[in-house]
Amino acid sequence: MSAPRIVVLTGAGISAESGVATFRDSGGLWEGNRVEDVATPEGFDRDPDLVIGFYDARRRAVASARPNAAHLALARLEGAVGDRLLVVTQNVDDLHERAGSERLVHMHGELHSALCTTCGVRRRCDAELAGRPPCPVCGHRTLRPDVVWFGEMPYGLDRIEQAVLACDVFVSIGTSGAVYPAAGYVALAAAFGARTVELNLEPSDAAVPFDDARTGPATVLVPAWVD
Ligand code: BJW
Repeated sequence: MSAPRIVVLTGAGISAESGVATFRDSGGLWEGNRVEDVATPEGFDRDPDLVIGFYDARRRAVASARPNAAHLALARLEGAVGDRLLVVTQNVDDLHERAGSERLVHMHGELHSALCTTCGVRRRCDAELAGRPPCPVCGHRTLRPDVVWFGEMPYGLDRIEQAVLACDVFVSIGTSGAVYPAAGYVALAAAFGARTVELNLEPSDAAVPFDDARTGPATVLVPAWVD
């Protein structure tokens, strides 16, 4: 019998124990920053320096973080089931890939990528954007963080939706279920017959109940679920 097809959706909670701030928890990123100012295209147009500073600081925080036991467990799972697994992350950090995951979609973009607002090219960018480096393709100083803000289209939606419709097991890890379209995937997976599992510090705002909801820290719950 072949292994089940699994989609794992991750959110900020999986990186919390690596020391990376979440958004909506107490002390999270939305406590000290207004969403409209730092996570919308309009906010960027109003004050690009503020937004670039916000993302450069997060890039520095992630550089000193390390993948934790939950990221490592998902990489082990990929080693065991190969292309039967797709990890869909809402996170812009690179802790999944540093743990060894390769079948991975960053639906909300990546901190280590820049997007040129003039020519539209997306490129890996290890430099901070505060110095306004020119675009390597068109030469304009119009690079922005390659992340998906409210009102923008997330990345990889076709691939994600195909995988969600076809999966046997859908697992949501460390996400509040507050942001769409990611928050809608559990309902879609359930409607197409998947078993749904939630691994989260506390019950989320999920649109539909999970078949199996376990509460606790990701570094405990995820290895226990995988192994
Ligand atoms: C632990 C833990 C531990 C802690 N162990 N757990 C339908 C209905 C209503 C509105 C909309 C809708 N469709 C679209 C919208 C509008 C909007 C939206 O969702 N608004 C809501 C506020 C309602 N969505 C959009 O605009 C999206 N685009 C879009 O829809 O395009 C059009 C479209 C049309 C048709 C089809 C498809 C698309 C874009 C959303 C972009 C979100 N961007 C951000 C910023 C990205 C860059 C950055 O990182 O700065 O993405 S916002 C922010 O929220 C970030 C995150 O990825 C996202 C989700 O947050 P996450 O990961 O869930 O974190 P938290 O903090 O909320 O939760 C952490 C959880 O972990 C908690 O539950 C803790 O308990 C838990 N936890 N420690 C385990 N140790």
